[in-house]
Parts: sequence; structure tokens; C-alpha cells
Amino acid sequence: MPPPRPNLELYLVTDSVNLPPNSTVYSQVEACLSAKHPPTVIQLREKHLSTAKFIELARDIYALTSKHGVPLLINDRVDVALAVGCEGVHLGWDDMVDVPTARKLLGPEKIIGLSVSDHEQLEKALEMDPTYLGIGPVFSTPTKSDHNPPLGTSGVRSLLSAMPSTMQAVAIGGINHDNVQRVLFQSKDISGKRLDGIAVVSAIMASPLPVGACNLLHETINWPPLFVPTDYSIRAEDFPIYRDNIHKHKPLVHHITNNVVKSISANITLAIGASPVMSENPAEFADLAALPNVGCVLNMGTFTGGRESLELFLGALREHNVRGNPVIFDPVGAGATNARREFAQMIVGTGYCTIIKGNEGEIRSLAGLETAKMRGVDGAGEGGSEELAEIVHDLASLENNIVLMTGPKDYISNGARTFCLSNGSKYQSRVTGIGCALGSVIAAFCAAAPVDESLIGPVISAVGMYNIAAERAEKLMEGSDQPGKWATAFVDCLATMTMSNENLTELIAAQEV
Ligand code: 3NM
Ligand code: MG
Repeated sequence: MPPPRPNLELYLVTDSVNLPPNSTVYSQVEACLSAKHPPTVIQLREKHLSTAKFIELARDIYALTSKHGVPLLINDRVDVALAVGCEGVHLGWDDMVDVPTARKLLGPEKIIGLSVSDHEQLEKALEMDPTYLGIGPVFSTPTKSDHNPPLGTSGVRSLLSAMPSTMQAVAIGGINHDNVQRVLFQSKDISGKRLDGIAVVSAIMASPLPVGACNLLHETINWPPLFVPTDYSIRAEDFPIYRDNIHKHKPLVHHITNNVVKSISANITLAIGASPVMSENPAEFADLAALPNVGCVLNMGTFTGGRESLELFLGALREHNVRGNPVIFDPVGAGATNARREFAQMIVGTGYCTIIKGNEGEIRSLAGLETAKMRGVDGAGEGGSEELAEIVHDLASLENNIVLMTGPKDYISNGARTFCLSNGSKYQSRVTGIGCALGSVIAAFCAAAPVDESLIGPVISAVGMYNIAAERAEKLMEGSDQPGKWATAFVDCLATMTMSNENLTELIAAQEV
């Protein structure tokens, strides 16, 4: 008898506390089962019912679920599952019985799920051979008051990669139709191990329209996310088009950026033909994100720390993620202090950063690698070029996004292909804000690009154009050392840059690593 392999795609956990008016657990489950896309498995979770009442409710629900062929699991109570004869149980670590005992009581055909929230639990869980694991909480959730610290998608991924490929897993905690695509997409690990589904309580149980909630979740899970490229090809003949698209679409770049670089970022955004907006008012994030051709720059250079500043960044990230807008995250100084490293990791773990851009120290820090002790935020480079290309590639592949490491050479990867640009000017690191404002230019290129295309082309194009303008401005200095004058000349060069008269075909073709 092979062990059961339930379809865990949309896993509903019931809750009698946050029901909408005039509904019951029974009526919500009944409605869900009538949906075009009902939950694929249902767990009955009752923390306060007497055994007799629990069995009575479970029998009623089982009559519904068995009619629709949806497996019913009972939270914690093996005795209730036995009394009802349903498909299995879901256990936690403080529950009455452990997995081996439940297996003995229920027999080999029943489903036995187990919750895990860290590596220590995972290790113990794997010894007990449950049918599937419930990983959580992904996000902080009011539905379960005593939950463990949130894992973020990076925490889920880390647990997934420590599981054998045959072990089934769902994630739970704060998942809803806004974030489900991102949770599934980002939790995928480097070897391709992915979640078998997601579990929700309030996204369905607290909804006054549970049928719509089920169908919407099903569709969101099965549709390609807005931010996932469908095309990884890079055609150099598109480069002039990416540039022209900025004039054509006049993208808006929403910045939450640091106080030192606001003015130069705004001027450079304007110079290339895009519009900057520096908004740190959460009340307008949703409206800004809903505009056409919008990109977002999140730069933590002068973050103040604490809950409020984290909420500010996460609020913008959430709104732009929901719309599928490109978000470029600049983890300024991420390797310099613990507070910065933690802040950067919270952002990357809680939202989807389409592009992460940083210097060597910052990217190393985000990749969880040792960083040489950094003194300011302008982290010094030390790695060889092969090593740097590999770090950039691995981080992009892990995050399923694009990573750019700036420095004497710029490395760009989407986890599939990695490019290196060697052009640019020494002045780029001598005038403050020039590095940060590259983020604005990249955001503009990406926001103006066609929605379903890979953004690696626009990113390479933006960096290439930026470097060429920097070289041209340097030539105008005629050898004398004039960083101030260079900065002005650079903005002017950017304003007049077109890509068509640059031989970027050669630049790119020669530089794939
Ligand atoms: N278990 P919602 S979190 C039942 O971390 C449960 O194991 C969790 O509710 C865990 O979908 C959770 O409303 C509640 O956020 C999830
Ligand atoms: Mg439990």
C-alpha cells in the first residue's frame, strides 16, 4: 500500500472565530465545496469544542467533504478522526499524540500532517515520516495568537531545501491572494524544490464571499505571476527600443531613497526623460502603484530603523508587488552594521524585489557571505571577477530575480545568464549619489519595458547607457581632476544619450560570463 499523496494545492484550515456575520464553519465549508475550484483538502480546526460537539461537527462536515471527494483532516485530535473515519489528522508539537502513535492508531492509508517552524523541528519531523509538512508561519498573522516568529519566504525556502524531494509541504500564515504568487515563486529553492500548495484560514474563512475567495486563490496560484518573465532572450537590437520607450511612456519612478541623494536622483531621472516622485507617505502608495509604467526605488541609505521605517518600505513594496511593478532595492551599507543587514534581509524576505542592486559588500551581505569589515557605506571590493560573477548568479538564482553588483566592473545576472560590463568612469564613485541614481535609471528602463518581457535586457541597457555617459563626461574634463564639473557634464550627457549610435551589440555579446 503506497503512502497517501494528497493534492495540497489549496488547503483550507477552518476557524470559528473570525467568521463573517450570519455564517458558521459548516456554512462556509459548504459554500467552498460548491465553488468551481474548491479547496483540495480541508482541515477542521476547533480549539474550544467538547469532544462530543467536535465529533458531531466533524461528522457533518465529513458528510459534505466526502460527497465532493475532498479529504478531511482533523487538527490535533486523532480520537475525533477515528470516530468520524475521515482521511487523517494534522498534528503540532504539543498535541496529544505524536506522528508514530497516530500512524499506529490510524493505519498506513491515512494522511498525517505535521507543523514545522524551524530546522530543529524539521530534523525531528523527518525521522517520523509524516505524509506532509506544514511550514509556518510565513508572515505574522492575527489568526493564530501564539505563533512562532515569521519565517518570510527565505525561511520557507531554507526549510524546503533541507527536505527530501519526495516530502510534500504547504506553507501557512498570512497568505492571501495578494501574496500567494510571490510566496510560491520565492520559496522555490535552487534545486527546484517547491511548495505543494498553500494553506489559508482567514483568506477564505473570514470572507463574506468564500466561493469567490476559493476561485480567486485557485486562479492566482495557477496563473503566471506578473513579475515572472516569460522570455529570457536578450536582443541587442532591442536596446535602442528600451531607451526610446522612456521618451514614449514617460515612466514614473517612485523613490523612497536616502536624504543624501534625493536631489541628484530626481535630476538624473528627469534628464533621461522619466518623472521622479519622492513619496514617503503610505497613504498614496496604492494610488502611485496603480499608475501605468511605474517603477519603484527602495534605497535604505539613511533608514531610521525601527518598526515604522520598516513598515514604510514594506508598504511600498507590497503595493508595487500587487501591481507587478518593477522594484529595485538598494541595500545601502547592508554589510556595515547588524541593523542594516537585518533590515535588508527583512525587505528581501517579505516582498519581491525585482532587482537587487548593490556594491560587493552589500551583495555579499545579502547572499549571507562573509564581508570584509566595512567602514562607511561604500564597501570596498576584493573578490576576483569569477567569484563575483558567481555570487551575483547564485543570489539571483536563489531570489528568482535580477541581481546587479556595481563596482569597477558591473555584474548582472537573472540566475540563468550573467553579464559583465567593464565600461564606466572613475568619477562614478567620486561624486555622492551617482551610484544610487543608477537605481532610478534602471527603474525607469524597467517600468517603460513591455510587461511580459524579461527585465535583464532593460537592466543591462540602463547600466550600459549610464556607463557610456559617464565615459563621455570624463572625456570632456580633458584629463584635469574636476569631479564637480564632471557631475554636471554627466547629467547633460545622459539627457542627450541615445542607444542607437552605440554598438551595444558588441558590448553585450562580448561580455556574457
Ligand atoms: N498555523 P491565516 S499559522 C493555523 O504557523 C495556523 O503553524 C500556523 O491563518 C503555523 O491564513 C496559522 O488567517 C494561522 O493567516 C494562519
Ligand atoms: Mg496543533
